[in-house]
Amino acid sequence: MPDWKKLIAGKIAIAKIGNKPGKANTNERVPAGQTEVKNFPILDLGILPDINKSNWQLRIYGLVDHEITLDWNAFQQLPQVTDVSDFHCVTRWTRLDMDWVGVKAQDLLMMAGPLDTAKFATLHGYDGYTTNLDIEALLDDDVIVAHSVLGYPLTTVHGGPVRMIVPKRYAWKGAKWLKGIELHAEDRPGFWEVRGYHNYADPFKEQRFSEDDEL
Ligand SMILES: Nc1nc2c(c(=O)[nH]1)N[C@H]1C(S)=C(S)[C@@H](COP(=O)(O)O)O[C@H]1N2
Ligand SMILES: [Mo]
Repeated sequence: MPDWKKLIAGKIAIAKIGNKPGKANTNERVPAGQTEVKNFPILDLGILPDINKSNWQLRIYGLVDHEITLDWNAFQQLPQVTDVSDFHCVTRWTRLDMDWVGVKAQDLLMMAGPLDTAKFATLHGYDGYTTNLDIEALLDDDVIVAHSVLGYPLTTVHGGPVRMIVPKRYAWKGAKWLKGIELHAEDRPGFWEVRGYHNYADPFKEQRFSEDDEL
């Protein structure tokens, strides 16, 4: 197990370096305070779950008309799309033009039939990670439950077999090793959100920490 206190304090410290409205970037696709990278760093809690295509399942549950559980084969049979988007990590790196392949989150939600009372979601990872989103964010056209990027199946360290991608929010809103999408009436802050990360997390508004709202 990782040393949680140290890991969390370290990550927050890194993300806070120069925690003030950043300088404008020359490339308008790179948000203020971010630097473009060409590599693909790995950021997570340090727990690699033992999940692969044969034991992976995705459950959509909570305030839905009918709960669904998909295995790898069922997931592959759903309509597949490619969505090219930019990836912004709160620790200040941005990678442009990531060509995620997978199933639109909106298609999955529609299969389960969200109830009118469903306003928020928790994304659950197999490592125990959680993150929260409002349901509108999840229904956005560019939100992908992804199995491949840059021409290859997702590696385990990047969340394979399947992870979530929410391009309009900082990358922590995209749960790796996606296990479940749970819908609720009320907002339930996730792993980083209860530790001070911003609830909404728009990179173009530099919503890194909830305290940024007061800056
Ligand atoms: N299940 C899970 N998903 C996660 C995390 C995690 O620890 N566990 N870390 C988040 C954070 S903080 C970031 S920045 C991105 C990093 O994705 P990457 O490692 O593919 O770059 O994954 C997000 N999704
Ligand atoms: Mo992150």
